[in-house]
Amino acid sequence: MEPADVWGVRWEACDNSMVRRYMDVVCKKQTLVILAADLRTMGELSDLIEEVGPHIAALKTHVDLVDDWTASGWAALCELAKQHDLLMFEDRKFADIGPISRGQMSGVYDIRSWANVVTAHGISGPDIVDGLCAGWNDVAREGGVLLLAQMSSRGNLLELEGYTDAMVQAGIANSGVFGFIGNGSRPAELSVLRGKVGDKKLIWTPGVNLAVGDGEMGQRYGDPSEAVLSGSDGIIVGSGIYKSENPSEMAKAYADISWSSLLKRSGD
Ligand code: S5P
Repeated sequence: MEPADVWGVRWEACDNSMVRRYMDVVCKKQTLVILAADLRTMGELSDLIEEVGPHIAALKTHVDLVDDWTASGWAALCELAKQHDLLMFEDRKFADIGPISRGQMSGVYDIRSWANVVTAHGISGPDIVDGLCAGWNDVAREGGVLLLAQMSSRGNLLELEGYTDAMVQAGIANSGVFGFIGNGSRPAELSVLRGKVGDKKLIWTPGVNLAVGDGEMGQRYGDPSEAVLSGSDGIIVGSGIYKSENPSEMAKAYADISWSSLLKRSGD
C-alpha cells in the first residue's frame, strides 16, 4: 500500500526529514514495531537483530547499557541494522542546555554519526532541540528529536499539570522535532495527547505489551492494538519480544497487530 493512503494527512503534514523515511519503512515492512533492544552484549544484540530484523521498523538502543561496547563492533551493528532497513534510535533522553547537548552528541559514543532519532526531555527549555540538531549538523547529517511528552512509568512528574501541554506546544513549532513519546499504557490519555499533537508530528509509545498490567519497578503496560487505535504511530516493545521464548515469532505477532490496527485506523 502507498504510504499516503496508509498515513493520510500525516504523510503530507510532516516537516522533519526522518518522519517520511519512517512512514515509508512501516509500509514496506508492514510493522510499527520499534524494538527496545535492551541487551548487555554486542553479540546478543546482533543475534537479536538477525532474528527479528524483518519484523521491526526501527532499532531503539541504550548505547551506554552495553558492557563490551567497541566503536568497530557498533559500526558493524549499525551496518546490520541498515541491511534490515532500520532507523537507528538512541534513547539517550538528553536533558541539558543546548550547547552541552550538542557536545553530548559526540563524545565516545558519537551518537550524531549513527543515530537517526534521539529522545530528549524538554525540562531545560526548547533550545535542546536546536542543540541536538546542531550536533547532527556538525557531521553533515540530519535527524529528528522525540520529546518526552508522557512517560509509561508510574509516578512520573511529566503528569504534573501543564507539563505535557507546554512540551507539545514547544515541540510542534520546531522542524527538528520528529515527534513525541506518549504513554502506551494509558489509551485514554494517549487519545488526548493525539488531539493536542495533531498531524504534523508522530507519537511513539513505550509501555506496550500483550501482557497488559504492571511490569517491573514501576513500568506499566497497555495493549498494542489499543495504543495504535488511540493514536500511536510506533509501538516501542522491549522485553515483550527479547524475553520471549521465540523472539522472531513474537516480533511478527506485534508487527501484525500494529499494522492491522494502523490500517483499521486509516480506514475509520
Ligand atoms: O516513558 C518511557 C519512555 C521510554 S523511551 N518508558 C519507557 O519504558 N521507555 C523505554 O522503553 C525504556 O527505556 C525501555 O528501553 C523501553 C521499554 O522496554 P520494555 O521492556 O518495558 O518494553
